[in-house]
Amino acid sequence: MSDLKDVSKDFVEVVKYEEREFAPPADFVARANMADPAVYHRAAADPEAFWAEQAEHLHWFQKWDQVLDWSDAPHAKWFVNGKLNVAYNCLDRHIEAGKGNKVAFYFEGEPGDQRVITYQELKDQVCQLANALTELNVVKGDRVVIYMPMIPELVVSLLACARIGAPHTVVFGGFSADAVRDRINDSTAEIVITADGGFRRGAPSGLKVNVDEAVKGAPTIEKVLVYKRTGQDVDWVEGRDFWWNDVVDRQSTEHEAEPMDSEDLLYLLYTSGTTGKPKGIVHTTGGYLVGTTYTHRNVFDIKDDDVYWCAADIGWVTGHSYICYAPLANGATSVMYEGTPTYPAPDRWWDIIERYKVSILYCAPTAIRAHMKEGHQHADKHDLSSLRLLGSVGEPINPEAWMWYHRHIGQEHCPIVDTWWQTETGGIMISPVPGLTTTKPGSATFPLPGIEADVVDEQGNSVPLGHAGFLVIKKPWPSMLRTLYNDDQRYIDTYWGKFGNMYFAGDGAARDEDGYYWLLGRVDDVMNVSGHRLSTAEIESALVSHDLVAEAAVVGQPDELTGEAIFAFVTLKNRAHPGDERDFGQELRNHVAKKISPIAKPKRIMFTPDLPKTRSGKIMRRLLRDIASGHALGDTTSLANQDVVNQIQDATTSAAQDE
Ligand code: 7RM
Repeated sequence: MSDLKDVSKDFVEVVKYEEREFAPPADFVARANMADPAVYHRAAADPEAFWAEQAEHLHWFQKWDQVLDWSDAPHAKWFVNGKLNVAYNCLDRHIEAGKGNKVAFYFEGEPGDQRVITYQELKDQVCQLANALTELNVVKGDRVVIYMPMIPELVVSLLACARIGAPHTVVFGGFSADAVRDRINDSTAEIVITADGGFRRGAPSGLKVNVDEAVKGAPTIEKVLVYKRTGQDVDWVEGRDFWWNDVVDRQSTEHEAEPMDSEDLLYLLYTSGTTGKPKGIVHTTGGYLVGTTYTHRNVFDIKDDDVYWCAADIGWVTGHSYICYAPLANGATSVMYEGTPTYPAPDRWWDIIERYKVSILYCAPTAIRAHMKEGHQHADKHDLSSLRLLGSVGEPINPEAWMWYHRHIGQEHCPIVDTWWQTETGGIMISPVPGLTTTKPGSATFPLPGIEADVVDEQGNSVPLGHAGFLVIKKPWPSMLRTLYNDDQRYIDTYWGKFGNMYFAGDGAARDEDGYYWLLGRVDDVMNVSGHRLSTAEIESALVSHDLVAEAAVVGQPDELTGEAIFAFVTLKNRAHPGDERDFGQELRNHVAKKISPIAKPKRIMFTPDLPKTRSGKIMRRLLRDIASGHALGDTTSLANQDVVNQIQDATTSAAQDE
């Protein structure tokens, strides 16, 4: 982390032209769940009392006897000795309260198939799968890998695991066989839940085939449970593979939810860090559910009659927290959609909003920019008047996209909540409260009540308003990660090593003269491409694993559509004969897709005879980053090989002119 990115120049760029402000509409304020600004002060004055109050919204089999134990910092225990079950909170208690017939999900598959699933129906399916998993010898504490398309059975799988106390680890359906294998091996899971395939842009894409490939290098796996989604042909290993229909459908719909300790593991979710090895983020039970339900209730102002749609994928934390756990625990009605935003036509999303009368939409800036590129005429064709609130997540939303979202989708009357958070934070941390906060396009505004954040310099001192620095969180919060799976030292070093007693998020931020937070992107070697977190090191090691590649350096380059684009500088081995550069570039891209995922493919690859290095041999990524973004080069005095920089710079400029 010696190569932290300087974000201060970005800050000046963003805020200098942004003077618009949007106060919450009066009719929204009148009905808002959180409407008294005193809540900020009240939460800051006594955070533990505040979080205990939020915890009262859940059902506890046994109440906690201490809100927070921080004596072993940075290892937190929340709601100590409390007992609860997450699936019970998401299902049973609503049914017991007479809401069994309320719709939990309106599901729409990409081919257009629709299913309406009530809370009672969802609970029945979850209980059946819980019984099936028990029959397959899964017991409390066993890790379960889940690799599925965005279908209701994915939610059923998460909840069934939570019901029996078997931590899940979901692998995004767009990841490769190698990624599945690595996650199985790190979590030493014995079972994978998957499907034959899913639908993507009109065609079935295979999942089971990747699991077959992954399991060849994952000796702990004993069972594979397969849901039939597409009906495509699959290979079958007798005794290892089980069809969902054969095993789950015949089970009883009765199942007693396992009381879990507040600090029992709920799930692991792997995410990119600054090295090639993904980190297994550990989330536990009580605090996670308290934090996610609190934020969902107040940031989305959720009401009994809302139709809420989070258009993320459950493969990412946004889907875990805000498609599955929080909306269900809050008893909400959601839309769930399997496919691509613009399939079969650019108005697919707007059509869904009109038909289901969606009132709250939560999505990523990259999706907004993709729709913006298609044009607002597609939205104009539809009645979007059911919408009352819009959300954004995953990366900074540029003011232009914010304004487009506000005008063409929100029709100028919906507040926008730009929500900053991370896989590690479990839930939203910095965001407007829609009935309280005056928004500015491009700013996530303020830390939520109960969250204490700051922007600090290298020494950890708070920087004055109007300046940029590192974003930190100064007090523990209930949905925080507890550690990294099997790597507690890396947890301590990565998040607490830089400032000691403050959580270092890895993001740059600034506050303007009014104290508004402006997020400025990662300061470490993590990129954000279309809201997907990718580490430069992970892609570099995929590139270097190709026979002909000697060395690679990967940096992010600003991109209009995807936020950042992947730019790879590649040096080939001495006697390598790659043939045509264009063809070989394509071969390398496919190689990365196979190793990680198609989303990790470099947009641009530049072959260079050498990479800029310090005298001690470290690649100077900062320099490559500046070249790739067309910035003036900073200090180059520590360079050992000045020539190569000139060569690369010349090649980049002429390549840019060619495009
Ligand atoms: C929820 C999620 C986390 C990283 C984070 C930031 C960036 C997320 C925003 C944002 C600016 C936002 N989890 N990020 N939300 N940057 N404004 N509203 O995305 O673990 O996958 O990524 O995403 O850099 O550190 S994540």
